[in-house]
Amino acid sequence: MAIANDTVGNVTQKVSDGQRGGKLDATLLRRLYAYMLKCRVVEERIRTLFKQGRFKGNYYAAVGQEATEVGATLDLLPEDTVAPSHRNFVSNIMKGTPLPLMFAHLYGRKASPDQGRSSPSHCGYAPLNIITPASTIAAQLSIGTGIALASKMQRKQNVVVALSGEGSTSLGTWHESINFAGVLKLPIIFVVENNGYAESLPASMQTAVEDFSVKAQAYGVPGVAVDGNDVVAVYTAMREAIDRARSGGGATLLECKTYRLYGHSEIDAAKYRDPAEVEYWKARDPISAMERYLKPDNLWSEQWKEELTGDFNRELDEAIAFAENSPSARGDEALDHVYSFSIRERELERKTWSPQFERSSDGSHDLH
Ligand SMILES: Cc1ncc(C[n+]2csc(CCOP(=O)(O)OP(=O)(O)O)c2C)c(N)n1
Ligand SMILES: [Mg+2]
Repeated sequence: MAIANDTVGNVTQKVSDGQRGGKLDATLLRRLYAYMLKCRVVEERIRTLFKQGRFKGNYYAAVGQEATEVGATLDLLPEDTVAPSHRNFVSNIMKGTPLPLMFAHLYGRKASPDQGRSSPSHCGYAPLNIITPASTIAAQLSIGTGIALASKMQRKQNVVVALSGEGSTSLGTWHESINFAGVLKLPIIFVVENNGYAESLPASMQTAVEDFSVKAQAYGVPGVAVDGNDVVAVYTAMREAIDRARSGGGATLLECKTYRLYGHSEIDAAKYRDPAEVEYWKARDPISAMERYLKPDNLWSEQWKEELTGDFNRELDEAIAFAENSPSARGDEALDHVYSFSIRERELERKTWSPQFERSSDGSHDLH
C-alpha cells in the first residue's frame, strides 16, 4: 500500500530532538504540548456541535495537524500577522483571540469579529492581526505578502506567517506571492501544510516532485521540509525562519508533512482513503508522540493531561454558552462595512427589484 506523505523517513515514533540546537527548554516543550491539546479539545468539541446541528455551515478540522498548527505560530508576537486558510481556525487560539468571540463566529453571531459575515471556519481577528480567510484558496497568500511588503516599507520588524495546504501550490497566486517575496526579500514564511490531500485529490497528483519545498529554489528563497507531526521539528525550523525574516534575511518556504485524521470537512467521510493509511497516521498522532517524548523526563503525566483537558472544557463551556445566548447576525446588515454606502444602497435596490417594476423618472414604481 502506498502511504500518502510517508516521505520523511523513519521519524515517526519519536518527536525529534530539535537537532538544530539541542533540547528545547522544559517550559517551552510543555507549552507546545498544552497548545496542541487545546487545539484538539476545541476542534473535537466543534465537530460534536456540528453533528448536533448547533451551528450551520461546515467545518474544516485540523485534527492530526496540531504539531504544524502550533509549531508554526507559537513564537508570533501580537503585531505579527497570520494569513490562514480554511483549515486554520485554531490559529486564533495560538494568537489569543478570545474563545467566546471564536465561538460567536462559528455560530454566525453579531458578536463575531466580522459580525457573522464569513463562514464558520473563516475566523479572523484584526486586533491580533489574523486575516479573515477567504473561500478562494491561496488568496490569503497574496494579502499576507502585501502585509509583509508594508512591514518592510514601514521599517517594522513584524513578520507574516502565511499558511496554506499543498493543494494551494497549484494556484498561480501561490507562485506569484513567493516570487514577489523572494525578489523583495520580504519578512514572510510560507508554510505548506502537506496533509496528503486536497479534498479527495492526493498530493501525488498535485505535483511531480516529492517535496513541495524544492519549489522554493525557483524563487530564490530557502525551502525546508520537516515532519509536520513533530512539533519540536516544526517549531525549531520555524524559529530559524522567523529569525531570518525579522532580521531582514527574507522569506522562507517551510513544508510540513502531516495528515488530517478526518475528512476534508464535516460532510466528507473520506472514503477515497485506504483505512490502513489512516491507521498508519493515527499511530503517528502528534499529541501521543509528544507525550512519549516528554514522559521520560517527567514533563508529562496522565494527571496533567486530565487537568488541562478539564480547564479547556470549562473554558469551552463558557464560550459556547456566550455564543448560543448572543443575537444572530442580521441579514440586512450583511453589506455594512463591505462596500461603500452608495454601493450598499445599489445592492439593496437590486435585490428588491423585480421584472414587473420599472422605475419612472419621478422615482416611483410603475406596474407594467
Ligand atoms: C480557487 C479555489 N479552487 C477550489 C476551491 C475548492 N476547495 C476548497 S478547499 C480545497 C482543497 C484545498 O486543499 P489544500 O490546499 O491541500 O488544503 P487542505 O484542505 O488539505 O487543508 C478546494 C479544492 C476553492 N475554495 N478555491
Ligand atoms: Mg491538503
